[in-house]
Amino acid sequence: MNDTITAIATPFGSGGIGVIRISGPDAFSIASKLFSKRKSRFEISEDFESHKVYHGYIFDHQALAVIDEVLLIFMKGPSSYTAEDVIEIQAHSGTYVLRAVLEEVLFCGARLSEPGEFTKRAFLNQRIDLTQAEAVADIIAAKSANALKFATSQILGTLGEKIRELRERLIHFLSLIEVNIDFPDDVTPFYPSENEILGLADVLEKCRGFIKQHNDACFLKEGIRVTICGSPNVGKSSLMNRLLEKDRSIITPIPGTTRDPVEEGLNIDGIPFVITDTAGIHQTDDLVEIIGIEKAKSHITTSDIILYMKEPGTVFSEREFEKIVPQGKKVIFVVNKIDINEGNLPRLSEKYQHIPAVEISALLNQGIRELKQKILNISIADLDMAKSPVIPNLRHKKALEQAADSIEAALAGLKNGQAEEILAIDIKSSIDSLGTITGETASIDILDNIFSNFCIGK
Ligand SMILES: Nc1nc2c(ncn2[C@@H]2O[C@H](COP(=O)(O)OP(=O)(O)O)[C@@H](O)[C@H]2O)c(=O)[nH]1
Ligand SMILES: [Mg+2]
Repeated sequence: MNDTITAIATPFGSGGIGVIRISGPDAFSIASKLFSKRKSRFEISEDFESHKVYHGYIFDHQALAVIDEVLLIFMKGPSSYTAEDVIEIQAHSGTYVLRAVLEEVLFCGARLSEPGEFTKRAFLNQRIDLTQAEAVADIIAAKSANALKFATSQILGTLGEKIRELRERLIHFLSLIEVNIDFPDDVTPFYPSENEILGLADVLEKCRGFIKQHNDACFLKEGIRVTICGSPNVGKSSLMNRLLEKDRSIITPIPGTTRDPVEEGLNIDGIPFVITDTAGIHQTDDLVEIIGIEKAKSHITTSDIILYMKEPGTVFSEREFEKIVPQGKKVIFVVNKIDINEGNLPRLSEKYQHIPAVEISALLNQGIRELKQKILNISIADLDMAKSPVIPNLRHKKALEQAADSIEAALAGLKNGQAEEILAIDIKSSIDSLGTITGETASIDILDNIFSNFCIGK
């Protein structure tokens, strides 16, 4: 962290402006070797004030030619993104011009940054905790309004605060045990009060609550998986294309047209879905179709929601339904081709009356809005996102699970009169697990893994 890093912080390609970032102890001196307020000849300026914007020109390092007309911002640490001295040069955005400026910055002594290195420095300089650093990546990756909402709440440090609070309660509990270990002559064994045990159980409860929130909400980030299934030719591919509002799947009157599952993202009211169109399930000797049907079945198993399709002239059979749709799956019964309805639409049996049903015509684009609304309702029905905007990610969830396991072991140990030393180990391990979330105890591996997923310049 003693050197000065630089990178192009904006996407490659042509655009209005492109930003080059420099961070580190030499940021300011490097910039002053290149930046001149005068255009006609290079003139070093040293009277920069922090957090002001300066207009001027970037010269090549021999101070002979102007490379670009720019705005320059100097942010004195610690009031900057990395908490170090930071320079941002706003140049014109073109692949060539930005590279030319970058090369000059490198020539003057900066080093090209690694992915996520700016954010990593902000973390290592303790300006943000690890959950906030991760939120930066999540904000960039957000593909829906909800994903963005959760990421921005995380960047405010809400999750970090809650985890730190739990961790401090564990540290307090550990200190109660350790006082006893440290004075072994004192023969009184460790007896936490009823209240202290309840407190520990409460920390466990809170960890579990976070894990549940992750499980409930992870699909809001990755997309809720919806699989369209049914017999050949019911109009699965036609429905897929209607939902996506584009021709994604091939449609023909020939049964068995769709073989490989076709997958595509779809956003309904800010919630991301991944829709899969599958091969029609039926008895066949066609080898390729058989493989397609196997794939369809595996998609159905891993899917969050099934659209079970039927067409006029067929009947709903409980046996067939139960063979295709695993018990307990969220299902919507979709009757397609109502435009050729001759009063013979398939109906749900008595036993399955509770399943939401919708009648559509994929051909005439009828009932599609209603179906989308049903998909939305069924996906968010048992979610209570209003309670907490804080959603732990998969890494957090794993750490929370480890912490919960250790607390559980400690609680069991307390019941069985476990030796204090063992209790202390369990509590310590839960403290460490929670510490990996905010970064207090995160290993180099964890840090490298997190920051390597960032883009360069962030
Ligand atoms: N009349 C009518 N025909 C449809 C409708 N939806 C699909 N089809 C036709 O049914 C045939 C099979 O459609 P396709 O989407 O390929 O079915 P899949 O095998 O289930 O994927 C094609 O000829 C479609 O044009 C509909 O709503 N009404
Ligand atoms: Mg098809």
